[in-house]
Amino acid sequence: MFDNLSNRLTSSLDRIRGRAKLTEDNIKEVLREVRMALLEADVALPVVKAFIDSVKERAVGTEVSKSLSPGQVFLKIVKQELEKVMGEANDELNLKAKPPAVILLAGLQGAGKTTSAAKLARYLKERHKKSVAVVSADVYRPAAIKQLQTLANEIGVDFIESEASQKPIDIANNAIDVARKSHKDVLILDTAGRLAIDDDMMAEIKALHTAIDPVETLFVVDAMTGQDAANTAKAFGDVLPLTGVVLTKTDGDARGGAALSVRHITGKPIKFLGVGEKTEALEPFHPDRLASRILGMGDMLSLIEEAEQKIDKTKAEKLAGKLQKGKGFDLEDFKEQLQQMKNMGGMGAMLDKLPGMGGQMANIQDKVNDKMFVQMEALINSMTAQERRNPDVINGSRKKRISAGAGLQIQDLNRLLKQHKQMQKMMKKFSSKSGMKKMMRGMGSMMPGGFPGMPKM
Ligand SMILES: Nc1nc2c(ncn2[C@@H]2O[C@H](COP(=O)(O)OP(=O)(O)O)[C@@H](O)[C@H]2O)c(=O)[nH]1
Ligand SMILES: [Mg+2]
Repeated sequence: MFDNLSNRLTSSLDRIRGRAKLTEDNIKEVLREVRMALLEADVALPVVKAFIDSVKERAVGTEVSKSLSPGQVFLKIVKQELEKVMGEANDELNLKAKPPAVILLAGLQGAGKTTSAAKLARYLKERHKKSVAVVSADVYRPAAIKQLQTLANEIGVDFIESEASQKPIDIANNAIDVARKSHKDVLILDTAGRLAIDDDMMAEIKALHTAIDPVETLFVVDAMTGQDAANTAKAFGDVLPLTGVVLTKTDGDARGGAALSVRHITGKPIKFLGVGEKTEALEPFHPDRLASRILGMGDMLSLIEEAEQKIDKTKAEKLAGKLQKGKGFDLEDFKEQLQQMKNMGGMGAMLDKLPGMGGQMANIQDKVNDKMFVQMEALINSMTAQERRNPDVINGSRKKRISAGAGLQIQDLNRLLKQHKQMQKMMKKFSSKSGMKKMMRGMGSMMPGGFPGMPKM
């Protein structure tokens, strides 16, 4: 996400990072480049102007001249201003209402409303332990109701029936009734979109809004439309009291213009990012973490939160217990670790959040692709239980058998064994006091040559 913007910004800021002294001249030069980078990322012009002005004001002022390392301070200013333009802190959903708390989703056709309805339902169910129901008021395309039903079944939340022949308001009122009677905490209402914001659509959604008075009215908008995303959200927000924005398809958006423009243009917070097609691909929007990611400083916090969510705690504790008893980290454990990483969306998703990865994604992805995991697993599967517990017994003839069994070469197996040894060493240190830092460093050392560009932590 935001790869282009991140590359452009880090390369212009790199030159100033090390400067011992900042002058009007070199600030001007780097600001011109930052401005270009933002415009290329399709950030709306008023946002670019406001951003550059405040960075300039702070940078040429006392803040920098008093500092020991002006380059670093400049970077910090850029980061803080990036955060500010995106809204400073995460804005959570407000669900404080008499249950069911109703969330109304609106947006253009294809923006991702139905998908986001399911994603939100899953998010609230899994992370906030809410009981959730969903309903579709998209009466123009019967397939749309079915689409939501399929997704609801998939994630195991209640789907409240509706018919294309009903009026959206009736659907909504009935759904609130059903949700209340079945003691749901939250009801998510999916609506119909249009190709463009027109009077019909606004009239319909306004009537719906008035009738049900939702606690959250979220505008769902496609990040790939760049600054237009901010403009449509504004047009919509001028008519309805929006409480926030869900920015979808950020996984396909290398530019980032929408994420940077929406807050400033609409005055409304982005609350969530859609980061993929699957129902799990939803992230709360954290301006501070995103700024850090854009500037190539990584997003360790999100990575840790994700790890907490997705790593199987009982397995992790079992492993920790085993290591504490002085037992080794064997290939069976190694396989387990590979599976856990796969659960976290594979290497690509994790690399995206590591510090210093911005510019280097393309070439690493070739090297550390998820195919590698599959191969590693195949090799371990091809071993006997004894070999997994005690890899030292793996001699030449065993190597031949194992690699042939996995349909791979002996050097693939040698690499796996070496990576396992490194991981084992790391696990020894890790077993005394657990810590994400150590673990991350360990995963780096697993990869051939470590993670290029990753700073020593
Ligand atoms: N890659 C990606 N695709 C998405 C995301 N959100 C939605 N989509 C896709 O966008 C298309 C339209 O989504 P849908 O929810 O039907 O849009 P709606 O018309 O607003 O209800 C579908 O193919 C979705 O899979 C996202 O965050 N990332
Ligand atoms: Mg839909």
